[in-house]
Amino acid sequence: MMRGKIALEEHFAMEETLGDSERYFPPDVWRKMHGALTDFHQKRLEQMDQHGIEMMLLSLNSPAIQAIWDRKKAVQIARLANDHLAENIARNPSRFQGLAALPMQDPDEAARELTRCVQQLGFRGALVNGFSQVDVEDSAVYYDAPQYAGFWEIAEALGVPFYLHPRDPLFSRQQHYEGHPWFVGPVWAFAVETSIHALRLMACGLFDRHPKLTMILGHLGEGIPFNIWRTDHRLKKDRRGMPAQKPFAEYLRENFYLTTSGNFRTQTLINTMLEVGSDRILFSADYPFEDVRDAAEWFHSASISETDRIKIGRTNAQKLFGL
Ligand code: GRE
Ligand code: ZN
Repeated sequence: MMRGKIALEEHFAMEETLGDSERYFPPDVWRKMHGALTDFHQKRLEQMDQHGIEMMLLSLNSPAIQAIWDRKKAVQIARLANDHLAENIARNPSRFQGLAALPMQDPDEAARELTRCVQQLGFRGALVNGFSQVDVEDSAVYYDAPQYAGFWEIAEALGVPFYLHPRDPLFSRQQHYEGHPWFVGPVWAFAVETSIHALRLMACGLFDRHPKLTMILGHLGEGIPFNIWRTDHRLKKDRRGMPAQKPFAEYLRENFYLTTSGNFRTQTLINTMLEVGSDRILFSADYPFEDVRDAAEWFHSASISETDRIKIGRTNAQKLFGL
């Protein structure tokens, strides 16, 4: 077994956000999940020790802050969550580090909170759960919108990665899942929702304006590596006025890192390695929504080189986060 792994899509919840995860689980599973989400120092550490994970970068559950359409409340709960995380990290900083929750409802406040988290709390980046509901419940604001220009400037200047994590589309916008509720959440909808958001960021020219901006996607890239060639191939024939200056595959290789969270499949990993290279892939589990055991046992036996296993399991994350 490879010891010393670093995992970075690993979640916690607090009272104020716990309910957001309940809908994804049958009641008997939820009872265990509930405890695992709020625990830092018991079962979580046990699982890490058992499966060779030296460090977890922790983040709030989903959608949490992004679903709080009252801006002031979003700002307040984000601060509360980040302070709670910082207190728990302080109890065991060699095993836990943090990614900030951000009130993207208010771009200036989001930039301020990211700066506070990085400079005062020592967090290593941010993890944001997709689009934000802003001011009214039935709204979905994506971060290619012009009001985020200043936020991205500050994120790039701080030099820390922004993890774009899944959430579901709003119920009022789930027409394509009607009659098929089994497809929402991690089964299918998370990947659709998150991949289109990432593609929007690429398309709007964000990475032409901010070439040093670093994003992370989980689940081996939410399907993007498998389809990126076709996307570029068709856009070459007809750009349709899209602002982006480079092929998307280039942004994927130069501005994105991808993690193995919840996608423990060698065939898929190898496809991703062939698109972006092993320097851009990072081990993660997606605890407690996924078992650390499933992630680790798969990763240890995956038929890749030991050089790549060490990079993906540990050294890429050390370099990216300055650990
Ligand atoms: C996740 O955070 O990735 C997640 C959820 C809920 C269910 C499954 C899952 O938030 O992977
Ligand atoms: Zn997750």
